[in-house]
Amino acid sequence: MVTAMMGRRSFLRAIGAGGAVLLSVAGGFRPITALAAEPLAPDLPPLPYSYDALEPFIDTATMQIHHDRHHAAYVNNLKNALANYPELQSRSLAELLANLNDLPQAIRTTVRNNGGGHINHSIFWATMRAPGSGVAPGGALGQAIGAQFGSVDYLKSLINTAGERRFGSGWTWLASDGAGALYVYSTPNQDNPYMMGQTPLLGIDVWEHAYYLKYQNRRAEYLNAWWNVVDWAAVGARYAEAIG
Ligand code: MN3
Repeated sequence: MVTAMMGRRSFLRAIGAGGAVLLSVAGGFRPITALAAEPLAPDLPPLPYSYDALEPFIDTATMQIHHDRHHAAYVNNLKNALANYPELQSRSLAELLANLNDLPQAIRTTVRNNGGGHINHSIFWATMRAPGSGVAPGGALGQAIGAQFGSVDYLKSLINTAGERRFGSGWTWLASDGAGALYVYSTPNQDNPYMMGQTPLLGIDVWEHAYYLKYQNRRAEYLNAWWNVVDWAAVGARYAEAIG
C-alpha cells in the first residue's frame, strides 16, 4: 500500500546513508517550541519503577548497571562540563543539543555525548513499563502510525532494522518533526533527534551495555523483546506534546 511504501522508502534512504540523516524536513532547525519543554534535571532521575520491573525481557542486573553507573556517569560528566557556564545551565538540554554549534568549543563534544546520554536515557526509562501492562498506540499517534506506516508491526520492523544495522553503539528512534510526520532512523553514540530539530518519541538503546548481559551479541533478539515493555501511552503523550 502506498503509505507503507512511503515509510519503507524513507527508512531505506535513512539507513542507507549509514548515519543520522534528516530525511526531508526543509529549512534546517525549526524554532524551539516543544523541545524547550524537556527539562534538564540537575541530578540523576530515579527509575520510575523497580530494577526488576521489566523482567524477563530486560534483566535486573542490566537495569542496575545501566541506570546507576552508565546514566549516572553521563549526568556527572554533563554537570562538570557546565559548572563554569551558569548561563547554559538555565537553558533546556534539548535546546542545547539542538544548537550545539552555539556552545563553547571547549565543552561542545562533552555536552553532545553526555547531555545526549542524559536525555536519551531519561526518555528511555520513561517509555518503558512492566510487560503485559501496556496498551496499543492510540489517539493522534495511533492515527499517524496507521496513515504513515500502515501498521504498528511494520513500524516496529523498521525501528528494529535500523537498530540492527547500527554499526557500533547508538540508538534507533521514532521521531516527530513537530508537524505530524513521523521518522524512523538510527543515530551513532548518544546523538539524537534534537540535533536535527526533531523530537524523539521513542528510542531504543543499542549500545552493548543495554543488552549484553542477557542477550550477548544477539541484538536482534533484544530489539524484538524490547517491544514487550514499550509504554505506548508515554510515547503518545510525547507525540501530542511535539505536535501541540
Ligand atoms: Mn545506555
